[in-house]
Amino acid sequence: MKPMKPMKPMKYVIAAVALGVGLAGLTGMPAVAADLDQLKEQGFARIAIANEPPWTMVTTGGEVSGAAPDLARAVLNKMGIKEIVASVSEYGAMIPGVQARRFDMVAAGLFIKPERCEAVLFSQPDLCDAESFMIKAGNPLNLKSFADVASSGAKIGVVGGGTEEKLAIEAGVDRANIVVVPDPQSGAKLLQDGRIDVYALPVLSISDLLKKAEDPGLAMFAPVENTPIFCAGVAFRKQDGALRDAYDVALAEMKASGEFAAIVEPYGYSADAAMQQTRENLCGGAN
Ligand code: 6CS
Repeated sequence: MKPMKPMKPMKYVIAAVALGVGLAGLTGMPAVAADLDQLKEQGFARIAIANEPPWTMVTTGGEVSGAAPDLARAVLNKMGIKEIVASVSEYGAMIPGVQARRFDMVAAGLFIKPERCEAVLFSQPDLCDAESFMIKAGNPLNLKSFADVASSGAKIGVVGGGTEEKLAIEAGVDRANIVVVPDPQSGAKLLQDGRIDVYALPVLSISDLLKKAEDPGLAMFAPVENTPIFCAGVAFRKQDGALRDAYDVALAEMKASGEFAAIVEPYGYSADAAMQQTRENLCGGAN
C-alpha cells in the first residue's frame, strides 16, 4: 500500500486500493467526511475512479488524470477543496464503496441510469458517449448489436459491473459467453488472442485502445445498434445532497464560463452533448 505522498497541484497520488477495501484502514487517514465543510477541513476529497482512458487514466507512477478526475478536481477547487485522493475501483464496486463512505464521490464516467439513481445522487451530466464493439477486422461474425452477440453465441468481454455487462444480460447473451475483464487492456488482449469475439466499451475507450494496440487485425463497430448515448455524472451518497448541490452549482458555473469545455473537449468529449442533457431526464425523474 503506497504511503500517502504530499499532493502535487496538477497531479493526483493514487491510493491503490484493493477492490472494495476501505481507504481509512489502509492509509491511516481519518474516516471520510460527509459534507462540504468537513471536506474543506479535511483538505481533500476521495474519489473512486476506474482506469479506462480517456475517462480515467493512471500512470505506472500512480498519477491520475483523465477527463473525469480532471473535471472533478477543477470543480472541487472552485468549492474550496484543494486536493483529491483517487483510488481505483471496479465499476460494480463504486456505488457500494461510496455508500460505505470508502469514497466521498465517484468521478469515473459512471453512467447516469435509473437503477443507479435509486442508489446514489448524481451531479448534472458531464461526459457523454455512444457504445462500441471492438471486433476482429472485417467483423467476421457481423456483430452490430447485443442481440447479435446473443444470437451468434459469440463470447463478449465486458468490464465488471459496467453498463455493457448489463446490456449483454438484458439482450439474452448466455452468461457463459460473458467474460468479465479486470481492465480495458485485458479485454483488447483477449480479443487479439481469440479468447473472446467482441469487446464492448464506449467509443472513446475503444478508440484509445485501438490507437495503443496498433493492430490492423482489430477494428471498431460503432454505434452499437439499439443502444443510447450514455452520459455520466459524479455520484454521491444519498445523504450528501448539500454536497451534490454545491458541486452542481460550481459545475454549472464552469459550463457557462467555458471552463468545462476546455477540460473535457481535449479528451474527445462534446461539452454540448452533456449540456443538452439533464440528470432528471437520465434518471427518469428527480434525483
Ligand atoms: O458507467 C458505466 O457503466 C460505464 N462507464 C464507462 C466510462 N465505461 C464502461 C462502463 O460500463
